[in-house]
Amino acid sequence: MIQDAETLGLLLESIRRFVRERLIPAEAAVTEADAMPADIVREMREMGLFGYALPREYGGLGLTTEEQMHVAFELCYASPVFRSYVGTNNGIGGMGIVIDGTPEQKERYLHRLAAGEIIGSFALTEPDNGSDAGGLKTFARRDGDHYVINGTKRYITNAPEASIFTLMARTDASQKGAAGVSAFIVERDTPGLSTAPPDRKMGQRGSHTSDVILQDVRVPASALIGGVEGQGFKTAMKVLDRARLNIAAVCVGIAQRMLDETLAYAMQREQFGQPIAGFQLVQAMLADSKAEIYAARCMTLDAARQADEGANIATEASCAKLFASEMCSRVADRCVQVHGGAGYMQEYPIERLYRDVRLFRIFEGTSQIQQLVIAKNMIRAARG
Ligand code: COS
Repeated sequence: MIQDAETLGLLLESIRRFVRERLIPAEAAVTEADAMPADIVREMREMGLFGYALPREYGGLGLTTEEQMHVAFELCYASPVFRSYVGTNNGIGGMGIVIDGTPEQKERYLHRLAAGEIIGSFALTEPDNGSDAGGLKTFARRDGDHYVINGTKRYITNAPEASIFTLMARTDASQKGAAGVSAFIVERDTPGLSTAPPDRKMGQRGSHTSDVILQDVRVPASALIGGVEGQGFKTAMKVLDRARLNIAAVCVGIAQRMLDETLAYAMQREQFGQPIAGFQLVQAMLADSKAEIYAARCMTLDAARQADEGANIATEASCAKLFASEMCSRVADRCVQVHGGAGYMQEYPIERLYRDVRLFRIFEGTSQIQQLVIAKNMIRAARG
């Protein structure tokens, strides 16, 4: 749903300009330094990008799901690390509070998340539990008016920068699966919480992940999201439904960038006496990429519209994430191929983007998990 086409158009135009004038020129330096420049963070704050998906009453831009997709298409025309920096506040680090938080929790955190004064992070994955999220072992023991949390979280995006964590922990030891899991908001400066040094990754330099270690971390009972035990897995899944759709939009944006870079290269690179764009085998790679990006874009917008109408889009979000992330890898591979030897060199952005986008088939649910979710939901629907 588009609330006001003119206002959205102005926002998208300002993001498009910001991406081309500020973000793309900064990509190489961000990769080199593995850090986000302070002036870019400040500008993203001023543009409201830390809270574009958060409700207006808490200082966010209050965009609908469909509008958020358009923002992601534009923003992710630059390296995905910029979106990643603002993405947790709008997505996995803030949405649990928006969807299931108590009024007090919303009041306490959402204003600051929307303003970009603090970074929110989402801590679900553990050393022994990735795809099997319901089997997580981090334990929160009730102690009077508090919980005492022990465990380790792994590969947590923006953990080194985060001020708060939406953190899933088991509160009922007798329940081995999803039913015993609760969600908490844990503040970074709580004694016993520490983060490990940032992980060394294949790509996405400038966006950081790390372990989060909890040793007898004492949080008040008011930190329990929604104030109800045993709902944390469902909160996490609801957050992931939205996050998966967001990743589909991210894939569309960056795939379009890779294809545009590649088309420009193919039109100026000459072999056998003519630009390689004139060769039909190159054209096939360009055309397949164009068609697949278009398909992913349509899927993403359709699922977003359904979400705005209040539908349960768990299946559609998984379909979009599955297709778009696989599409993005295929496009990246073809783009390297069209670049030939140059595609393997760091001189051209395609080498870096190829490594960056490999993550999309893995995080926020692997392609195989998306397949399981889709098939499980199909079977459930068929049973009625
Ligand atoms: N929205 C709301 N509730 C949901 C839900 C959703 N999208 N998906 C599942 N649930 C509910 C189920 O309805 C069920 O509730 P009841 O027991 O009351 O019926 C409960 O959650 C457990 O669901 P299920 O039995 O399907 O859970 P499983 O343990 O089988 O796990 C998968 C399902 C594998 C799909 C889940 O663990 C998963 O998504 N894993 C991947 C995790 C992931 O994406 N990690 C990425 C890192 S975080 S960035």
